[in-house]
Amino acid sequence: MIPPVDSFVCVLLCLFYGVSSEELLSLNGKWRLLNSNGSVSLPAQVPGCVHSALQQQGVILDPYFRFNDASYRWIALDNWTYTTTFTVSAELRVTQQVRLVFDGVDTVASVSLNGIVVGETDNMFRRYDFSVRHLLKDGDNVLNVALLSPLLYATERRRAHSSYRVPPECPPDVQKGECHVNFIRKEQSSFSWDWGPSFPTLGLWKGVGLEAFDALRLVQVSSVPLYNLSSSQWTVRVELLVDAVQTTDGRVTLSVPELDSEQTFLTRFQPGKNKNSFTLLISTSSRVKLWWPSGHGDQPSYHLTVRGFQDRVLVLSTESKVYFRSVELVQEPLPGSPGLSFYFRINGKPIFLKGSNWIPAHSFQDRVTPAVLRNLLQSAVDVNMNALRVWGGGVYEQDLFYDICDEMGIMVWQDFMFACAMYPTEDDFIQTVREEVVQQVQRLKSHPSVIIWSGNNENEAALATDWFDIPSSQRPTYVKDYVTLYVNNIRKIVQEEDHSRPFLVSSPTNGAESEQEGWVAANPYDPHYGDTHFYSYTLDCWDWRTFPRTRFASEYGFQSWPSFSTLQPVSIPEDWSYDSNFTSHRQHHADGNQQMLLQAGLHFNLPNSTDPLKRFTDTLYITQVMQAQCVKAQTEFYRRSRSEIIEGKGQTMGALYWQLNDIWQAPSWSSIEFGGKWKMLHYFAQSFFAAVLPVGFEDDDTLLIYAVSDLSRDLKLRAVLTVYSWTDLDPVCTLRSDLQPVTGGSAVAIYKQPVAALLAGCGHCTRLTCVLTFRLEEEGGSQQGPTNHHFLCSPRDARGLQTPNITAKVQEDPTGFSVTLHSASVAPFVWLDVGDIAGCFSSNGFLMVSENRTVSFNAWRPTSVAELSASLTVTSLRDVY
Ligand code: BMA
Repeated sequence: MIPPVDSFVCVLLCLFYGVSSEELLSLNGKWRLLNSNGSVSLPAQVPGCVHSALQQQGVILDPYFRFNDASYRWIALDNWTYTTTFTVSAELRVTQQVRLVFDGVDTVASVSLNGIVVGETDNMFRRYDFSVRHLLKDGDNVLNVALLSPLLYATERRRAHSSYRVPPECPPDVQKGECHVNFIRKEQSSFSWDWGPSFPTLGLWKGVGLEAFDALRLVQVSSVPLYNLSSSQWTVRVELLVDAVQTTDGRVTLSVPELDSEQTFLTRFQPGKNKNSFTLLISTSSRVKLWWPSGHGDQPSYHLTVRGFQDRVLVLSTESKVYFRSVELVQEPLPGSPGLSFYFRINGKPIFLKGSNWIPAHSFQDRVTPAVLRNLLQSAVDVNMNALRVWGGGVYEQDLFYDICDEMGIMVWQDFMFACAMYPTEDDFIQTVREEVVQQVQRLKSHPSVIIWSGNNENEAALATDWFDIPSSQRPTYVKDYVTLYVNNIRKIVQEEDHSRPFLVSSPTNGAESEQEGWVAANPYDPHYGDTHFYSYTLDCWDWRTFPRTRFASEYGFQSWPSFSTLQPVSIPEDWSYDSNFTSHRQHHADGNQQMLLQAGLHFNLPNSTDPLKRFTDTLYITQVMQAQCVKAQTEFYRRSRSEIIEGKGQTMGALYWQLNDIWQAPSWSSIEFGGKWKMLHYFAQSFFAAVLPVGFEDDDTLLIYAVSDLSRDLKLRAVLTVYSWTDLDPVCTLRSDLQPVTGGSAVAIYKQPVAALLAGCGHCTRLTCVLTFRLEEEGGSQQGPTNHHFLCSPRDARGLQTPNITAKVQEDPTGFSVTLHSASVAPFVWLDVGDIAGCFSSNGFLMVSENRTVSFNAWRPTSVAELSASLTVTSLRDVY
């Protein structure tokens, strides 16, 4: 990684100056950018991309505004050249070796220095370096990076691959995207996706610099702790990727001072780039404090120092963090059931993965700032998530992403960047992928947060269930390509590079069973094995019977629209209706807008205000209500299925809904809008991912309540049910079950009663007139987990639902802002919205069953009572009918 400095920096050991030195010259900063015919010429920031440069110079407007994705298609059809001029010191020129290093080039480029081509690039996920000492001169040096249009390159590669097609050739029309993205090693969603625009970027998306050295330079260091169960012994495998000028014998000292562990190794650095590996024995293994996923313990780290000596002279020195944890993916026969288990054991403890799927946070990666990353990841842990899957159609995230996940205890399921497609296997494609995989595994394997590698997104399923109408006679060709790429290359490299974590070839997959079936299972969605992805937009999401009782749900979800305050800056008044051109342009999933209304219409009255703007904003609201309720139902089903096996299915140990974040302002499956605002679903996640959770559902008109616990300790809990009439804030009746043991890490049925009997014992309630809330209590009455609720009928059919006339008062005290609501009646899905004032409420979208309720507002930027009061709107279900 090139540090962001603009002058020479002696990074190594100026004390030993003259014996061994290494200098970095950052070439980040202002470059010039030119299109192919010279008609566009402008300054451009590096790291950055062409679109960002054009916008910064006012050549284009906000690419996210209205239909600009279509208007700016020309940008990626052109070729662009980045140029910079720099001088180098005499000292740098006399060093033994000078490398020109690119941390990331997007994507296909020819690099030349002082008019001489020094190398080519074809993969945005690789770091490149070129030897340039012989080309440097006194005075100005001119560096050019000539980027080819990614669209023309992909099309050309497709043409060259004439023997058979590699589908899908193009995305569906509704995505308004570009073709043949699978022929270029670039963010696959940058040619459009079902939640994202087509912005095929070009640029120098990571740092550029010169690295000059006399003896050696450290390219990459990794440290991977390994635990030996039989000897209870921790070791740390440290690998140094060293670029040496000549064969050099030396010594390397590794130490973890806090654990009194230090060892010195004799080694030989070979010329060129080579890996030197060492294993440090932790002498005080019993003292090691383990890294735990969020909610299961802390995330302590230790310092690892690495020093390399050559003839007593320090030639390299680096320090990094090391975290100790073990991970196993358990796939074992289940007594009396077909199939295999599928769950993660961290430090020997089975852990239920709760979270979501991560997509690129912006089309232009140069705009994914540390603040954006931190805010999104904080929002994930704030709602009790402990895991995210970095989905294979985006990018391997920047180092900071994984650093934050390490610190916060977020487990990362890391896909390799292949998604929803077949891929070519020409030699040069395989070679560039091999280098990509080696580099990414070396870069990321020190992170305890990364708990699994997975070869691709949905490509096993695409092949198995024939998404692309491949004639059966040709199938063997595609299966062969699949095995070549993911098994014989990627899997093999990962297994050589990383012994510390599991590898799956795809997601979803049947895991060990897929392997048995030649890597492409007949049905990779089989709930008896591995993980599943499941989407149904037409079936009633309130009916848990429609969900697969899977071992592990790595994708499932429903779309919703973002809030008006998120759409407003990229639209104009004529766009603000559910059937405007804008509304359909932003929807990239076929029939998506209709599906949302159909699903919402199963249980809610659809907005029908005569005021067009109110009707639009009410519709946005109802899609969020629908999404929150659907994903809640499905997630609660998975969580309550952790301890049960029914007809061979169950023991679910993961629920990662699709998707956490958004790439732009559009309808999608996300729970967080572009810009960071939480949708109703995200607030719901805080409850449905709580460590202790009551789950209520009906089976044949019998109400069951499960207590789900992710705690390590055992509890004794009872269910407390409160029944309310829609017309009255005073409860109609309260029921209590007996106390029951709930062991740590289990889901237990603790209440069971036919709904008719329940209602008969409770005033004049019927399914249509009443609603119930329930919570879990310990013996002395203390509540464990959130209060949940169960609708006895669709709110559409509820009798007596009143307009609650909610009033709100914003206040500020030393702890922050709060909003106190006053309601005249029971109000479902009460939604507080403060427009574009960034922040989150302590609770939102709730069922209000009391006259007063106070929630706090955590402001992410300075604001005031006056500003909040002026922006605040409160909506509940009855308001949109
Ligand atoms: C899944 C993902 C994505 C997609 C999502 C919603 O299958 O892997 O490809 O965005 O579905 O359709």
